[in-house]
Amino acid sequence: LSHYNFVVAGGGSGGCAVASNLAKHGSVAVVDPADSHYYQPMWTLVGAGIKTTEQSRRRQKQCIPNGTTWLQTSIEGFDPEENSVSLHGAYKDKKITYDYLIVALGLEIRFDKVNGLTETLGKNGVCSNYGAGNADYTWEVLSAVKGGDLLFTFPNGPIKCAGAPQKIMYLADAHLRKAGVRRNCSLTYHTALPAIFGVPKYASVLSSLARKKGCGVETKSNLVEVDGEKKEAVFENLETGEYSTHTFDMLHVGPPCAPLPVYATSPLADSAGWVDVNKHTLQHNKYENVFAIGDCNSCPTGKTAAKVAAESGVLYENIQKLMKGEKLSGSYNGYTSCPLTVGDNKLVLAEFGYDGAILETFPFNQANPMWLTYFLKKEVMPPLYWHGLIKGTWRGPGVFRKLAHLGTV
Ligand code: FAD
Ligand code: UQ1
Repeated sequence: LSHYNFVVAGGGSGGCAVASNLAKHGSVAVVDPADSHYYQPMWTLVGAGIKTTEQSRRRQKQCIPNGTTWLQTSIEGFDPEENSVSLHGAYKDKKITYDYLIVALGLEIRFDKVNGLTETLGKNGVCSNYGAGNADYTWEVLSAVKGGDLLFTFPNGPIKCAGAPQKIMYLADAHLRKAGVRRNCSLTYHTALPAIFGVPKYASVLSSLARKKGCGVETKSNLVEVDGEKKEAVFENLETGEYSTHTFDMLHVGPPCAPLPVYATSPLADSAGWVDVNKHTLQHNKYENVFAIGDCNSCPTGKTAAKVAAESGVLYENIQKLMKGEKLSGSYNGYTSCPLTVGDNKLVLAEFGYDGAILETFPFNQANPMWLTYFLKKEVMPPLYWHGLIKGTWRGPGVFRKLAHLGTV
């Protein structure tokens, strides 16, 4: 039975960020079976033919922080009463124990929750930017469109990067204009939500942008079934309960997402299945030596890499306090960000926290589509991710926000 001071479950965005920092404080095991590590935010640009999947990928070997031990296998269970996790049966250690556990397992994409979708995804014009490699087919379909109906969907329930399902619509619109075929196409965004975006400030800008671009928006409209061969999608109106069938030439699916069973069925989960943490300290509500970061935790805010960056600083501060037996001082404000590509090399940079608090970094109104913020997304964020976020040194733009607003925001 091997023992580590810190076990980090998952070596994605959050796992690498936290493990990098903890390596200075004791033995760290990072458990993750994946060979590749992806910068997922790039997949929106991959779907629009602006970047490639290969540009979003690094070998996991290069990402796992120095000074930590990579256990390349999957976690199969948590026993927080015993301070142990169990590893995949074929692995040499069946179980490892820890002083502190950090859960950073991300979430699960559930294409199977839409009837018929799994069978037809990647064929028949049915695509999604979600999932490694999937965005290649989005671009394959989009670049071949000469006309017809393009549908973009947002699921009924949680999803990581809640902006991604509509970003690709604006990029598609821009591409079709450039290709000279936009007038032959109709574009419609079907969202299960009652509004185009969760934060009113950005929702009003996005609504008028969609209108200006001639993109339809159907709210409370939830994709429930796809027939790839017939090129038909069935939507349920969540208000009236009525079903309607729409034909499509391209269907981009924002998939339902869910907690992974490995933590959802463990003692770490809350009633919805997420790892049950205090939304400010990121410490588990029951097991004080357990923390969680990223998509897997119960913090009621948008699940993004930007959230991971902000959380990583708070988590690191608090775990050091806990080790010293001091009161946890780090407090996460729910910071998350959604860089919404709106076409024409411009971007709406939504940044907000708990209860819709606006937490914009720059001293100008980021709801205005701007070239500067698009440049940040396309050119600055990827190196910031690879050289800052997963190294544990980029802890979000909070410091810059405070400077730019002289401490008022
Ligand atoms: P992940 O980075 O997904 O890592 C989870 C890790 O856990 C993986 O490495 C996996 O292999 C591992 N794992 C899974 N199961 C097990 C197991 N049983 N045992 C061990 N390891 C396991 N965010 C932004 O900030 N801005 C954006 O513009 C943006 N756009 C996005 C666009 C798309 C299309 C997508 C899909 C995401 C986007 N995101 C964006 C979201 C962002 O990528 C995620 O929120 C972020 O990567 C979450 O980090 P994480 O560490 O929680 O999970
Ligand atoms: C961010 O910090 C981050 O993590 C690297 C992202 O993930 C890709 C983002 O999309 C955004 C917008 C931020 C926030 C950073 C700044 C400079 C506003």
